[in-house]
Amino acid sequence: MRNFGLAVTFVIGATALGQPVHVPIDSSQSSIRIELQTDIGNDSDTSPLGGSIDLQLDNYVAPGFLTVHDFEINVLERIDLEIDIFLVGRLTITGDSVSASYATPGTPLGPVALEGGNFEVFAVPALLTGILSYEATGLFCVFFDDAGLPCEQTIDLADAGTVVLESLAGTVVVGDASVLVESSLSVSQDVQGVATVNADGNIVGTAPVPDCPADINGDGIIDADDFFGFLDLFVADDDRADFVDDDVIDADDFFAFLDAFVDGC
Ligand SMILES: [Ca+2]
Ligand SMILES: [Ca+2]
Repeated sequence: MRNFGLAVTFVIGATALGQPVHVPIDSSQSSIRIELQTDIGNDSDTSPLGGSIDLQLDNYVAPGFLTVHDFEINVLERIDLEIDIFLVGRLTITGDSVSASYATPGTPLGPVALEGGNFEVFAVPALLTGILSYEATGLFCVFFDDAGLPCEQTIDLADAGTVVLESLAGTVVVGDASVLVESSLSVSQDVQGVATVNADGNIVGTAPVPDCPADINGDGIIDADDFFGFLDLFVADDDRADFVDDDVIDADDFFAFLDAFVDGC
């Protein structure tokens, strides 16, 4: 029973968070719509979104807190916007390989409280990449000139360095075996009084609930409740204590559980 005493010491010292979960963004359900508005015309384009979000819940049965560890959101298709008005002028804007990723992976964002499954983390440092370019002719060029901007420009978004997103918000739903994350974003940017660019996007991703064999009560964390829960099952000769799955509940199962318990989630 030497291991028993060792395990109890471990239990008292550690009440772990649940395991982080890597949630791939489902590009068939995730998209962004970008709209260009000017006084003399509008255009819009859409693209699917891809990437992933790494998050961690305090437990996977009734989560109360969420921590974001990493994210990467990719605009999968080129964005093409064009307002072409015969004799007046033409404005084209393109965005190529645009993405946003967490600028400081390894530094947790949160934990923040989940209220009705909703979360919001503020002041999110992000790195943008991709190439944004525009070209204005005719009256559009006059507008840009008046605003002190060149009529043609190519901007490498990475040159901006780290930008701070106001917030990252969404909803998390934990089902029987999966974690569902939904997030929407809405940004409106004025371009020197010449144009307004509106972006509206939504992101959906699912991932399996982290596997955790020693999590006897299924709350996503390993703690004393699991240890004593296993002991109860073991003493009661319950099938669920058959860790070495041979239909016999014996010392092998006890030590297999201890190994899984020490390994954690
Ligand atoms: Ca547990
Ligand atoms: Ca067994």
